Amino acid sequence: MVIDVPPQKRFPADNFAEWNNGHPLGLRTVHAYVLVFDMGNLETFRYCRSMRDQILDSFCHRDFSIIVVGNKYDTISETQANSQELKDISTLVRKHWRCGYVECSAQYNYKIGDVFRELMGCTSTGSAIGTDFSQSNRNKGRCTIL
Ligand SMILES: Nc1nc2c(ncn2[C@@H]2O[C@H](COP(=O)(O)OP(=O)(O)OP(=O)(O)O)[C@@H](O)[C@H]2O)c(=O)[nH]1
Ligand SMILES: [Mg+2]
Repeated sequence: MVIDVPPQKRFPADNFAEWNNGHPLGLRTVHAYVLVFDMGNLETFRYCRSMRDQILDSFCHRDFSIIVVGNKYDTISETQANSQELKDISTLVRKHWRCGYVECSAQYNYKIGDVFRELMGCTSTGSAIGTDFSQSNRNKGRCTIL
């Protein structure tokens, strides 16, 4: 089951915090966290960083995965896409955090399949991966079958 939750001010630090907030979302009993930021507003990556820190601080086990997703790829220019800031984010997430990292566009169904492949722990392969943005754009509105 995949659940989409509204922005959380804080990740529940323990089970008591989870069940005491009036609207328990089950945030502490998941297999994976997908932290999404807006590639057109890199400030939003801070939230992902903060959530990751809070998640890791709140568990003494590591029986879950964290995947970071840069969404709204369609809103950025080629220059922005190749910017040092984005490279730094990618390196931080992949090399230092050792987490999956995908840049996608939910609006254009661009690399959304990769997000789910990362979730399943699969290496990205297959035709959808090789498609560039313009080709993916033609598939707008279609559902990606995994
Ligand atoms: N251009 C572009 N816009 C997008 C993309 N994904 C989402 N949006 C737009 O961004 C806005 C916010 O999308 P939401 O899905 O509501 O984002 P959210 O972060 O889940 O927001 P809340 O659930 O309201 O907290 C909407 O206007 C979407 O159409 C994308 O890949 N590209
Ligand atoms: Mg939402």
